[in-house]
Amino acid sequence: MNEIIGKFAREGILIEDNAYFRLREMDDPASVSSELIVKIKSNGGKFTVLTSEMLDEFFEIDNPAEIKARGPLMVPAERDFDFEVISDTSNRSYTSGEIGDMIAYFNSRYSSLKNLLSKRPELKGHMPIADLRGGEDVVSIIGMVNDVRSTKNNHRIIELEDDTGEISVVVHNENHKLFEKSEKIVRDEVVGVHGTKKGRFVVASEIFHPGVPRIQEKEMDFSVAFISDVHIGSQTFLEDAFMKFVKWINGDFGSEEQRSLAADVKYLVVAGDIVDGIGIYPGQEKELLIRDIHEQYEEAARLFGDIRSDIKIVMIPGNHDSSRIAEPQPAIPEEYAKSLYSIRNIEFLSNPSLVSLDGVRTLIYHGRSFDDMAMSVNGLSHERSDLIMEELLEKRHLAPIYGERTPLASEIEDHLVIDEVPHILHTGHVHINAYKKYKGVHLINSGTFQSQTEFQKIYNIVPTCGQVPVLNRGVMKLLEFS
Ligand code: D5M
Ligand code: FE
Ligand code: ZN
Repeated sequence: MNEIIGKFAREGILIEDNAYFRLREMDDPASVSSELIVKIKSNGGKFTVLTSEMLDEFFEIDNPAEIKARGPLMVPAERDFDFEVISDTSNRSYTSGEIGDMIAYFNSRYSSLKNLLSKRPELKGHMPIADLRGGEDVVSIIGMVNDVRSTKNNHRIIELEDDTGEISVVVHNENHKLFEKSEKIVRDEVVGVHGTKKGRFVVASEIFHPGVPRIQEKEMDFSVAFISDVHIGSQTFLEDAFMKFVKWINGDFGSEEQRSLAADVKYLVVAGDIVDGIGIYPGQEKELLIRDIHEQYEEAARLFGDIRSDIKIVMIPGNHDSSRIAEPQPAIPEEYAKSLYSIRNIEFLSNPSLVSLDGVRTLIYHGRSFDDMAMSVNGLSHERSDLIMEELLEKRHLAPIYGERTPLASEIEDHLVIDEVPHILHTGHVHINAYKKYKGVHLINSGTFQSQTEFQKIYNIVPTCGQVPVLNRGVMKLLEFS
């Protein structure tokens, strides 16, 4: 059982989802939990549920500034949008699919990530691999991972390459901390290494990722709702739940508190898999309710068209949508989705895209690469995409592994490099909600509106359906529609 939930359970206290998500993001959840338990017990309650409201109450007493910072919920009479597209690759796709492009692509990836790594003070004096002579006490290099494998004796070998040469880096398993770190290294990422040169090898003493600094959180005087993986057109699309969600966002559904939250929503971000598509996997026809891609988007237009027009909807494609499959995926093509395009408040962008929502930098990525990360790295799974997002932020790349399940276009420039650290990273694809605040960045996976498919049964993927994360002026809330 999860540590926080377990702590409360041992005291006979249940914990509501929203309260749990808020606790988990705090700096020191363990000690806050202990204080809360004492407080609940001192109120005489034998069996209690810890709700989000109780957390509000708790912090009002102990930290009135925090609650005040969130401000009152009011529906603004007229909305001013300060919406900006910082990076959209829809019209910047230059690949012709030639081998030369692939070399250019890897060069671009290497130089952008090397650039970020070179800024680390530890790697200031790094040297070209070809210049390593041996005899130096400590060497410092930056390279792309060509291969990573374990030896018979369970040490790890990382084959590193830069633009001058190649070298094998050894990580000894007696160096527990470093060995653990090396388990998360994947092919085609770019890392820095400190070590000593011994014959043909460099024995590593430290490994560096480009990394992320702790960022200053952005104040928000509005809320943002996040959804993904709607899968309209599939028999397993949960239309009733989706209609309830639309009613909620329009202010026609839910408790008083939920309705005022809806009124505060200014942006709705949709991170791909809007429709189920056709021919995505073998035998998909049997699970389709609508077997024509145009009609699927017609239906999407009908459903999204009901959302009140003073919300800006930002929409990117996923692997089920009708854009090209290779990432970066250009925006959903208008020719397939005419009616959807006639809805004035939808912005159609590429996957991935970086936007500014009234100053809040939001990086939106569908999440196809999570399949590769979950398969390649011990300890990463579809259930905890927040941990995958953490790893991708440190690697500063949305899809580091080339040539597995995630098709990547050989663009002249690598658009999946995370140049700028966002305030929010919003993803989908795994169909399982996740949330974590990491170094000040909100990592959000928005789950799905599709119940478990036959394919997901085989992989034992249990989706979280109709649960919508809403960032309420900086505080995460999870709403349920079923
Ligand atoms: O993905 C729905 C779910 O299925 C999501 O949890 C990822 C998983 N999935 C999809 N494709 C694969 C492959 N090729 N390997 C492993 N897991 C996968 P969706 O994009 O909605 O079909
Ligand atoms: Fe999906
Ligand atoms: Zn998907």
